[in-house]
Amino acid sequence: MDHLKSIEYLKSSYNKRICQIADERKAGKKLVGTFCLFVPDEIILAAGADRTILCGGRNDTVSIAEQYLPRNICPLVKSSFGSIVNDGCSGVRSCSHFSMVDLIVAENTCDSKKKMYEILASHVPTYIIDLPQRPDSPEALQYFLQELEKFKSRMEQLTGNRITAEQLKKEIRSSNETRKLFHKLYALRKKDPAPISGVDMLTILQKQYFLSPEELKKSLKLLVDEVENVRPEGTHRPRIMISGCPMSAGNTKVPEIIESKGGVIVVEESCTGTRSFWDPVDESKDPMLALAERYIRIPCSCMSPNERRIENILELSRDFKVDGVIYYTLQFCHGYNIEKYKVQQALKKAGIPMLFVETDYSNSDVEQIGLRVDAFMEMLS
Ligand code: BJ8
Repeated sequence: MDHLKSIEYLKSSYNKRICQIADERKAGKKLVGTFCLFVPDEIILAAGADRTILCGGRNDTVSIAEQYLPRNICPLVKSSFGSIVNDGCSGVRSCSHFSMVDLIVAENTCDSKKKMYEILASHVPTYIIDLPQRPDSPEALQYFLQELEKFKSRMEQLTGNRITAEQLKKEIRSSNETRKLFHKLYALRKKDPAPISGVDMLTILQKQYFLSPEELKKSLKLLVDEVENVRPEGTHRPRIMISGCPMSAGNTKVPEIIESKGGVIVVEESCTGTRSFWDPVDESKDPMLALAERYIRIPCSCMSPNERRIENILELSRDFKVDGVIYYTLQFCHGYNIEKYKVQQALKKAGIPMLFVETDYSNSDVEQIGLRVDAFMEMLS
């Protein structure tokens, strides 16, 4: 697969972005940290604040978190918490985006996150958006809308800026432009052979909530231009969909194994994937209502029932002509682990093979996963 210059640029964007955030904060701009797709960026940006993602994908901060949290919870929760409370060797919180946030905006989704946020609040100011978990009821939408209104007020209080409908509409338009660019990129991934690897794609998916919205759009445009001109050599390789838990920055283990064993990831049904950009916000409606309607529809496994996720998986499998699905979960993520059964049944009915991989952030299972993925690829070839 061709070497993509825009991906190399993205890989080296960390320090530049950290300096940008530090300069903004010196000038009085507030930085908000988030963990989850259910928190609408549009409201944060309309208040004149910046935002960054706090989800951890690194293994080295897990042991720090285990001084506070049980060992047997999801590594994403532990890694994120460990990164935030990390004191570093100098006794002060390390100089990274984790240490610069003025307010954490969290959300009530899975139990591990909910309870972790309660402890986190004694380290960093934390605001929680409550999330109704039966998304299709009319009461749920009204409740979520009220929660977003309260969140809007909290952002106004943080920044001292009033959030106008015009400002919200502007941010909605801008986010929809980003979503369209992602759609363009994903449309190119429908080609066979695929013009971009899943590992490269993960780089941009992981950076999407870390880069500034302008920088993200610029990078996506460059990437679309570059990928449009890629003329992939070689023949068909097994086309894989990854479906399940998100893969936060620092965690690329399973995609690397899949692509080293001859497969190519062509689509991700994940929060580091289609769930992050698939649906636009309706620009013709009242902006707060449109945001509530769009965000409550995210098919996270914390929602019940969550048939929309199964429908999406089947639709994406067809659209991207996948040969097989790798159902990826993090250890102790009960929602995605349990939902595997229904996904497996639906894929079986559709005649699409599935491999289940449950893992953590350590490298102890790399060899074992490699053997299983190898056998799966052989079966698909
Ligand atoms: S919208 S997937 S980003 S909650 S992996 S911490 S669910 S135990 S990250 Fe998520 Fe929002 Fe849902 Fe997406 Fe819990 Fe599972 Fe861990 Fe998870």
